[in-house]
Amino acid sequence: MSKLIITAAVTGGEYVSKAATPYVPSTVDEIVEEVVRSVEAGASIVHLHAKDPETGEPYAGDPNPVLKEYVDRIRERVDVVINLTTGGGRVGNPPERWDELVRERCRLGQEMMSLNMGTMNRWAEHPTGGIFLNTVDMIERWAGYMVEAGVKPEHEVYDTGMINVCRQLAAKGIVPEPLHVQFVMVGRTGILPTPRALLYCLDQLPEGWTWSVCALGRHEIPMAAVAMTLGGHVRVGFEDNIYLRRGVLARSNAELVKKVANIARELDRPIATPDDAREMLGLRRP
Ligand code: KMH
Ligand code: ZN
Repeated sequence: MSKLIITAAVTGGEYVSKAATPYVPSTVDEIVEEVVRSVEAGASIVHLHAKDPETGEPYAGDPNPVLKEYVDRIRERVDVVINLTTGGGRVGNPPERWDELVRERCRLGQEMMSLNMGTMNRWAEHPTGGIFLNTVDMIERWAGYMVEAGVKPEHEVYDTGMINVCRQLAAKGIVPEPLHVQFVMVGRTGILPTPRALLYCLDQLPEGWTWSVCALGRHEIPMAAVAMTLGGHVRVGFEDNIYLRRGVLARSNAELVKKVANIARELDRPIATPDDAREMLGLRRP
């Protein structure tokens, strides 16, 4: 089996603030230290959102300078593949600005970006309302910006039909194959976090594409174990889950990374370094 790529989504994304857990990093220093700890625990990719340094809420303004500072400060401290959000960064910015913000964000020095593969109902309360808007036009344009900038999209698939949208991006030649897909098993308004649902998704995936699983809340670690067993990659971290076990808050993202790294070792699945991940996903070097 291939080496295991562990992504740590360390910032809590747009749903996890200091009100949810005091351990979520929110200042630049805290985020950089959390990245370093997660890499030491086995993460080869970090996924980042811009945060309000006081509250840990999504940064309400232009997120790009904030993300640029994260990228530069992380590069000074540790070697890791950096994956920036595109689904986030909308709070405080009118929809007419999203396109320009994403276009600029493709050139902050990262290797990867998330690309959300369809419009859906949000699975939790969000300051921009109940609809997570990602039209096919937006997806195709934003994929084009990423490819043009030499950034690899990570295709976030929340429902089975979104796999077809990935196939269309490949068929139209907008994104070169093999694509890298992440099954975001949010339950509620999207795919249920079950082994059976994952097997169905894998049946739809073209040969040779790489894939990862990110499941929310208490499903994070069990579904990571299923993905690892099936040869996929995993994402863990405060963006998706804040508990180490039932009723026990993780004190750092690194504790969650360590937990999946331990499972991987028991399964004899070697853990990818950042350079391994670059090679396996066809990423440029920063
Ligand atoms: N928050 C995750 C469920 C993005 O940042 O663009 C999905 C995500 C998407 O990470
Ligand atoms: Zn995210």
